[in-house]
Amino acid sequence: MRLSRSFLPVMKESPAAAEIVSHKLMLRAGLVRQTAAGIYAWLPIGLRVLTKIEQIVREEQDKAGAIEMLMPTLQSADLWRQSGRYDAYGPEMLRITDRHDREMLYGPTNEEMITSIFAGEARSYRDLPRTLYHIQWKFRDEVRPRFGVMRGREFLMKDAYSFDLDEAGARNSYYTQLLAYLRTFQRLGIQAVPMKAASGPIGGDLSHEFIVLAPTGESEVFYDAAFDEFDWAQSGLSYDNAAGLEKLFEQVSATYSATDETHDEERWTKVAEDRRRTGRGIEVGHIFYFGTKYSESMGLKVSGPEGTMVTPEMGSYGIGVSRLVGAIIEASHDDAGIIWPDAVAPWKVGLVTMRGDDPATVAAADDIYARLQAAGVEVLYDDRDERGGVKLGSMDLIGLPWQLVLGPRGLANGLVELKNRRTGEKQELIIDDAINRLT
Ligand code: P5A
Repeated sequence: MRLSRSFLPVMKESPAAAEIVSHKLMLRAGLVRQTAAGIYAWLPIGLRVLTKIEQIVREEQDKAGAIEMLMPTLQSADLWRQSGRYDAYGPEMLRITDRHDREMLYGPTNEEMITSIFAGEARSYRDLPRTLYHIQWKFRDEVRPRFGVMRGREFLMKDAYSFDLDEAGARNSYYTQLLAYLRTFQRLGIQAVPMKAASGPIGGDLSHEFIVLAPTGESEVFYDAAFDEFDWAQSGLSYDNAAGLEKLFEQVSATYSATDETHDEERWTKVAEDRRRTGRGIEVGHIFYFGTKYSESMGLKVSGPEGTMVTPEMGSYGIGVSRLVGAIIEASHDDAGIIWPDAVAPWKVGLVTMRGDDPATVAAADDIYARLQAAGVEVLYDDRDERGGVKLGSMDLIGLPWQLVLGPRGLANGLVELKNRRTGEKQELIIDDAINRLT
C-alpha cells in the first residue's frame, strides 16, 4: 500500500478525549474514529488488524472442531421473552421497534437465537455433539462506554455455543474451547491467563475469564508464575484426546489465578512467595458451562440412544475480537507508539524514503516495493514528499515490525537500513540482503 494513496490519517498530538494509551494510539495512528458514544468506524489500518485477529480466532475455532455460521445482529424480543432474559437484561439492551410495531433488539449475545435455531433442526443424539460459532457485531448499551474499543457499545465478538448429550460431553466441549483459547491467544502474540470467574448474568457453575496482562488493565490480577513458564497451549495435544483435555483443565484449575473479584487470600498464601505474580489485566475472553438453562427454556430436546427425550447440555464461549485490538496495544507499545506482534501487524514492513524529492532514492524504493510485493511481503510504502523525520515518527507510531529506510547517502554505497521496531536494532544491509531478510 502506498501511503500517498491510502487513507491513513496520523495525528501528532495526543487526543484529549482518550484516557488510556491504547485509545490514544488507536486514534493517533488512524485505526478508528468515534462516530457516536461507544461506536467506532474502523479505518483501513484498523480494519486490517481487526481482520487478522478475526482470522486467527476463526482458524483456531475450526481446528477445535467448531463450525462457523452467521446470525443476524437484530433479534426479535419474543426469543428473549422465552428465556426470560428480555426483562432481566435491563437497560443494557438496545430495544428497537419496527414499522409494524414489532419489538426487536440489537443482540448483546446469541444464546437464545442459536438454541432456537438448533432446536428447529436437531432430532436425535446423532446430531450431537456440535459446537457452532459466528463472528458478529454485538450491542450493549453500557452506561459509561470508555477506553475506546475496549468498552464500546457496539463491538465485535466471536461467540461459540456447544450442544452435548450429557454433562461429561459438555465438559469435554468446555475443555476443548479452553485449549482453543490458549492457542488463539498464544498465536496472537499475547499472554492471556485463564482465571476461574464468578458466574455472571449468563449463568452456570463453570466459567473462566481470559485476562491479558497489561499495566493499564481494568482489573487487578493475582497468578502463579507457572502461567509465565508452562506451555499451556501444548502443541502436541490433540482435540480428540479427552483425557488429555481433562488433565489440562485440572492443571489450569490447580494453578492459582484470580481477579480482585475472586481472589482468595488463603489459597494465595500457599503459593510460594517468589512465585506470586500480581498485576493488572483486561478480559479478552469468557467461557461458560450452563447446563440446560437455555435448552430447557427454548424447547431443545433430542431423542437419546435409549429412545427417551433428552435436554442437551450447553456452554457458550466468547472472545472480544474488537477489544483485542486495544488489549494488544495496551500490552505492546512504547513511548513512540504501537509495537504490533508479527501475527496481527497490519503490514510486515514499512518502506520509508528519507528524501521523497530525490529521484534516485524514489527509484530504488519503487523497485524494492515491487520486489517485496512480488515476494508476497505486506508492505506499507511511505512515498509521501514529507520530511524524513516525520515519516520515521509515523512509522514508529503505526508500529509495523520492520522498517526499511532508504536515504541518498546509504544508497550511494548500495546500502539500506533495516530497523526492528520492537528492539530498536538497526542494521545497514545491501538491498538484496535486506529483501532476503524480509522474505
Ligand atoms: C459468551 C459468548 C458472553 O457474552 N455469550 C456468548 C457469552 N460473554 S461476555 O463475557 O459477556 O462477553 C464475551 C467477551 O466479549 C467482550 N466484550 C466487550 N468488548 C468490547 N466492549 C464491550 N462493551 C464488551 N463486552 C464484552 C469481552 O472480551 C468478553 O470477554
